[in-house]
Amino acid sequence: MTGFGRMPRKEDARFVRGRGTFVDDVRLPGMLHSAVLRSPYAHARITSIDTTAAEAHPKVRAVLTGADLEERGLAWMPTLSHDRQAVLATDKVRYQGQEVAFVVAEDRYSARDALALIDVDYEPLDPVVDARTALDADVPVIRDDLEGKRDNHIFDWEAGDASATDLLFESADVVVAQDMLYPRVHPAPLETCGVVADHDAVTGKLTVWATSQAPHAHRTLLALVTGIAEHRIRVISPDVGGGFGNKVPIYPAYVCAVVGSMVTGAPVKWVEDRSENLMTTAFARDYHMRGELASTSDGTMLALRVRVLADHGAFNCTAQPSKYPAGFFHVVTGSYDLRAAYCAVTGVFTNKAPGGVAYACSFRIAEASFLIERLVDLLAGELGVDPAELRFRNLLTSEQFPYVCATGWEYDSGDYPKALQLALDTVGYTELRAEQERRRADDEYLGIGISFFTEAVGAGPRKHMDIVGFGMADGAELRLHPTGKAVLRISVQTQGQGHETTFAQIVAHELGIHTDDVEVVHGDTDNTPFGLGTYGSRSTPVSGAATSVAAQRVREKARLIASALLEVDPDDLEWTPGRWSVRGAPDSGASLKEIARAAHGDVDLPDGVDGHLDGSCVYNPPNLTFPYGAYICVVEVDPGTGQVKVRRFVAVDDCGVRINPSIVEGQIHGGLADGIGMALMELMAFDTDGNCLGGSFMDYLVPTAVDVPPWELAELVTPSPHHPLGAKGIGECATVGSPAAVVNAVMDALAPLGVRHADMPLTPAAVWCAIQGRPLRA
Ligand code: MCN
Ligand code: CUM
Repeated sequence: MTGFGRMPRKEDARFVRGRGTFVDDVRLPGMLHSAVLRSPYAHARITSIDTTAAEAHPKVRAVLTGADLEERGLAWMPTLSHDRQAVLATDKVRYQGQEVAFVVAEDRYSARDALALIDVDYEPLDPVVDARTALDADVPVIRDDLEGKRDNHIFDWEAGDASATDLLFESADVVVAQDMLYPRVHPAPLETCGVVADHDAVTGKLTVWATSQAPHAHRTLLALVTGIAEHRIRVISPDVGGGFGNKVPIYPAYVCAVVGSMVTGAPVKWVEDRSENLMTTAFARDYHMRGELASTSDGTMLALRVRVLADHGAFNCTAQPSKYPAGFFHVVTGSYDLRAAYCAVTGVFTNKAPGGVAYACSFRIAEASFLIERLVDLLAGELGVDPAELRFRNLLTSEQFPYVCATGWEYDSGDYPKALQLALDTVGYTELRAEQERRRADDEYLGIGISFFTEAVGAGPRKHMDIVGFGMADGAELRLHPTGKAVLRISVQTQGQGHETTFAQIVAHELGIHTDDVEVVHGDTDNTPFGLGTYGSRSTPVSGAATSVAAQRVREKARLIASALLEVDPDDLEWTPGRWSVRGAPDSGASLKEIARAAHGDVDLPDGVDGHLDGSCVYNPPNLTFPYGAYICVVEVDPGTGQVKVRRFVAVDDCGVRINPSIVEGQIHGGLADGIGMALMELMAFDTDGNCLGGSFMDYLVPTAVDVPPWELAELVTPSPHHPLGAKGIGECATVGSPAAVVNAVMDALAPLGVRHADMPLTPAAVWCAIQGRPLRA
């Protein structure tokens, strides 16, 4: 393959043979193992910790508590959202599963065994579990560690024009309103999180192998947290078995492993188990939303008003790179030409695990997109208009791009009506509606749900985005070695997205060489240029662009070297893939391989060309890219059991130019499965004491192959006008766009039974209760 198109993933050669190297495969001489003692309570004061017995265990090499870390100034660490998080609890525990002590031992079993020897006295406190009560006057203050803090309030944030919105609501013929919960879910990557920390007391060098989506960001943050100089820290993110946002943050045990290595003088491995991953690492969503949509009687949507209560758990450590506490939630106007919009989000602390984004979220666009798509369906029901027809009346048209939405974001490109029409044609909408009509007569409940979403990915312009003040530009460095083989070094880190393939394809496309001749190096801060990593589907929009520009620079440098080699003016040279040749004399020319050789040879290089064939770029994205899609889900609901069967799912996506259509489709398949999971089964639940009820895959259900239909995909290609390849991101599109299609389908099926709305997940119990008109949890 010498460019864009379908090709098998290069990395799969090792994965299908079981030859990947994940953090848990890292084994260093003398390496120790560790385990974390976690709080059994959601909220409790720690009155004493006795580690004597654990320290006496013959295989234990160190036991760390909050007090030990306090001596090093490391009991607390700063979060990415201007808060601080306990590394090991000193005063109180604030969620079930919070880190209380850290044991380093000669093997993993001994480390675990020793946890049982640590004696902690807790004085239980009332927990705050329901975010809707978090701001009540009489509830306990969770964050009394913050000076002067007397409530559980984190932030108030708003966007849009409140008075213009109110005016439109006053003059509107129709208003629909709905409270809806986007429940707490978890990204649940196949590989849990972990590190191996190796501090060399002689050189002062700290090497950390980590399950990291953002090795450079982690190095900078580790430097800021630990005080170790940044150039003495090397973060290596080897193969990563899925991230989905879960591997963006730095978790307390990473810091403990570093300290453990300093204390013992040996490398320390920490790898969490499944329950630890589910109960304590970055969750997603947990947005209590109220949306109102105003419209004329003929279905022209006018304005949107949104109020959100955001449950951020015990510490505000939402890992998201925007300057806004609610991420990109203001893209809540979705794909429609609204005259005004206003949204207000209030964040609160609760006694639950911290986090807040993650799970292919695009930083709250998942919540925003779900809200508007549910409201559009509710409006269609209110007006008695077909939901597809209502969308056609309000979708942006291709002439409107670039389009500035009511909250100020500039959408780059698209052809929305065409995408919706393609989805309707693919699914056979008219026939399906006729079938639905027929089957309703027989008391059979077929539902057809539409979702049209606009995504905003590729963080991002510095004006709006940074991580603790560091702008979001990423570097790419490309070098053609003397024999013409290429090595590309990038800052982003694949967790399964296939960068080793698609980034080789970008180089191959720009240079006309074979993908086999391009090696992609990533995931090692000592060997790659700085950049902020993979999340927000930013790798293609940002690092893909950097790679493209770096390759173009190599091509231009090759032209100058070829001009010396061929003794012609550079302007007389003409590019055909892989070769510069003399205009009008195509036989006279030089291949890139010959040029690479010459760059290392004795040719007299032109002034300003310093030899070697290389090029680099630091790409500062001018804007986000705005992929979008039209999804249609067809379900059958059994009203007797509440069981939902997803019969069909049609997805039309437009992510601009596709580098590797197979990989793009794989990303969409995964995201659609996520959407079915969140819509129908995934829920991180808590009881009234704050006990986490989702701590295993027995309780936290994720979809498997039997829960999903064969996907039916179709595509449009509207290039991004500001991306050098015309590509937009795709990694989170389907996760963001699909839940609303599933929920809309179930509600559509149940409309004859008078059901208007039910919150996710639409488990059989939830659906049955909705049909009976009963609350789910009486
Ligand atoms: N691609 C392409 N053409 C395009 C756009 C993308 O060929 N027009 C390719 C890319 O080159 C890349 C893949 O599709 O190989 C995804 O690209 P992109 O949209 O740039 O997203 P990222 O690579 O930045 O991946 C991040 C995104 C996020 S934020 C989450 S969350 C998520 C997702 O990817 N996590 C994943 N998909 C995942 N897929 C797997 N297997 N594992 C995860 O953890
Ligand atoms: Cu929001 S999950 Mo992804 O951005 O790593």
